[in-house]
Amino acid sequence: MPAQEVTHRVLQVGPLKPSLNQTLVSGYGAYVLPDGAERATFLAEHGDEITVAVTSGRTGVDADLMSALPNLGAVVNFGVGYDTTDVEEAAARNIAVSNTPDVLSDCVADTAVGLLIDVMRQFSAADRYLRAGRWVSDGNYPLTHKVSGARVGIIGLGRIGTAIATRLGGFGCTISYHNRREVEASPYRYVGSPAELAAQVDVLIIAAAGGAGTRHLVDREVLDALGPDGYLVNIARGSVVDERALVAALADGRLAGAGLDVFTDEPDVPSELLTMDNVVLLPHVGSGTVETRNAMEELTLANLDAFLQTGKLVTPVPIETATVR
Ligand code: 8YV
Repeated sequence: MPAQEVTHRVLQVGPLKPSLNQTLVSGYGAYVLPDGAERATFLAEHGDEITVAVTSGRTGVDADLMSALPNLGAVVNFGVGYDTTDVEEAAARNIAVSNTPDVLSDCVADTAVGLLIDVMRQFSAADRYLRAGRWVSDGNYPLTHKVSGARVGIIGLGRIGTAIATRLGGFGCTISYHNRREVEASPYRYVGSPAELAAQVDVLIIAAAGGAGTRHLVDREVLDALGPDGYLVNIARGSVVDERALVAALADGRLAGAGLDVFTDEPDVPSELLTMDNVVLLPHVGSGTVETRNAMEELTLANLDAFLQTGKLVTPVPIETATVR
């Protein structure tokens, strides 16, 4: 008997880039998962038709949704981070998961370097100073700190961490790193724990994946090891840092400053941070350029097409979870 042909049905889970949403709906006949009270009715009616979910790192597919989609074969994720999708449950249910690695590494690394320069040189704060007329009324802006030659520690020497290290090599920075395991043949110095790394550097940059395995990896102990002259930059996931401990360290002057593109409860940002001039805050824009988001969209569609045609994904995520990006 010939193998039974699978009839695919695509479901969009959560908001996506408008052009991707349009392509999914008009080109693939995708359903869009409704919110609120309509969701349960939709799932009862259509849940068993769905074979592929397309989502983003901001929404993901959790275990409850997987159980409402009994024929789901793949979760295609727009974004490199997939911590909002329950990958262990997916593996148990034989659901493949893909992400969009590599294509965004340059822009996210650029963002890390931008935040590092901004927080150490206080460009955003100096811009506010000028606009408020304080150059005229109060005189020259106070001196800041030198970026070139700084000692930088990177938590997570994956694709993005490595792209950050390469850029900072051009600034003459000394790079050391902490990773789940030492990276073979890396030119950078491996340090065995986040706290030890923090104690040895001027700036700690977080480039590790989010998820249960890295939750609060940067806690009060690590922040205190970084100390009152140290800076923190986070372009990874808010969950990697104990945000309450970070706010307290900044408020008490136990940390020199922070450059943050990610937060625990996005889009909410702790109100204490909004008034601190030694903190640079970005609304999770690390990969947010026209070029990179287009490349992410293309890779998302390449994964979707491959799954629909062959049952395989182009860039499946490793089964092992909480890896470094
Ligand atoms: C995106 C990101 O903003 O790729 C990631 O993991 O955090 C960003 O590139 C986000 O995933 C888009 O949903």
